[in-house]
Amino acid sequence: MCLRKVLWLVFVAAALSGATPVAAQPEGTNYDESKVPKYTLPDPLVCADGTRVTDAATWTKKRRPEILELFRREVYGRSPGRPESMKCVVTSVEPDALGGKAVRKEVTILFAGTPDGPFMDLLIYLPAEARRPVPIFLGLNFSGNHSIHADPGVTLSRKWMRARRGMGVVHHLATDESRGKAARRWPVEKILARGYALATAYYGDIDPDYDDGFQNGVHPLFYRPGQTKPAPDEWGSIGAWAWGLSRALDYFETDDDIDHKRVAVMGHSRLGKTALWAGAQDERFAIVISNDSGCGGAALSRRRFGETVKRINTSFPHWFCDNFNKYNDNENALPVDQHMLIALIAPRPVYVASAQEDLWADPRGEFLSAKHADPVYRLLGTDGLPAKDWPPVDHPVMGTIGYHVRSGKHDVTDFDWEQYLKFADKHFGRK
Ligand code: GTR
Repeated sequence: MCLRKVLWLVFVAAALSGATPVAAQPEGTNYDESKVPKYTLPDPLVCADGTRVTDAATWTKKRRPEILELFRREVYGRSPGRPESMKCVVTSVEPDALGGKAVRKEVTILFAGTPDGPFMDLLIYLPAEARRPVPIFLGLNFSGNHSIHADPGVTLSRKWMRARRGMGVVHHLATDESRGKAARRWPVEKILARGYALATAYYGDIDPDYDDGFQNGVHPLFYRPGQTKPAPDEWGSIGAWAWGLSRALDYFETDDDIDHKRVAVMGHSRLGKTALWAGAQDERFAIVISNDSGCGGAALSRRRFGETVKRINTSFPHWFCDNFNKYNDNENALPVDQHMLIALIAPRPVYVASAQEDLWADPRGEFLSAKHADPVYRLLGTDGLPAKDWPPVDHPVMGTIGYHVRSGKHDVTDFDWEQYLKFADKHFGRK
């Protein structure tokens, strides 16, 4: 494929995803495999003091905490825990939703325990027929809960929204036009028919996705007296979104309809980075799914293929912690790479999905992360990733690590969901 066509495809993919293609496609972006620099990855199984990890206990007690600390300090920033005053309020239950196929619940999570503080609205669909408690998929959405299905009973978000073409957003607010606009990416009926529940929340409820110096969203709730922004090793927006996913899980633990031991956390693109970071930190997530998460997600930073650390820190200065800027054009100095993020999820099942035309996200680099996490999965007694080489397009592989590169662009498709459902069936012991 000629370079112009590749650039055009990437441009279209970025435009459709709501990204800023002009800022995101700077000159000098490398899409040529032969120009990937030589690099040496840090070994997940060698401790900071040089000790080799040869047993599960050393991994769990020594090496895993070391790696987690490095990601906290240098990449995503440290996050607080659950606020003591947090309250969950069930605001509606519709036992006869989606033509009788679902029970629909809406739950407001008041992070500070009061309605005038920051809050997140959780939308939950439970399969009407299934035996309780039900396993559940959890994912943040880009455009409000009302966007994932045309169901008129879903509360319309009143929060700030990014202006995305064709989403019915006016002056950064959703309108009735916005209902169901993202339904293509959320096959609700299919998920329910397979016996799973689905929960989603709008990521902007946790932190609106623009750089405002962390004055809105949940960050100020945790400032020490006199603090006005996170310290260089404290959470950015990805850290906050991941924190929000853990707060949803806190709620699941209180809801008898939901099997909180069988929660699959899933996310696309920036929210795929978020799902990985949530799953890496919070071991209550039973399955972690990354859809086209790219740079700062599943893709290896050292490859500098497509989006780079410098580019992402420049386009989105609020996503990572300030310390991550040290690695702009300096990836080899990183004490970690993204295969170690996947290793933090071990031995829990993780699925990494790429798209063939999504070169900006470095599909091959996403596969290589999964592959280099495999030794940790094997050390912990699982079958790891059942592929040594990059699998052909549209040929998923599923061990405890799952992977596919599907044909097409940066997106979430029915093909992707079909694999996630299969993967969940396999690991949740369902036929
Ligand atoms: C792009 C960004 C990617 C990815 C994507 C998205 O602009 O460069 O890292 O996160 O946005 O989230 O859609």
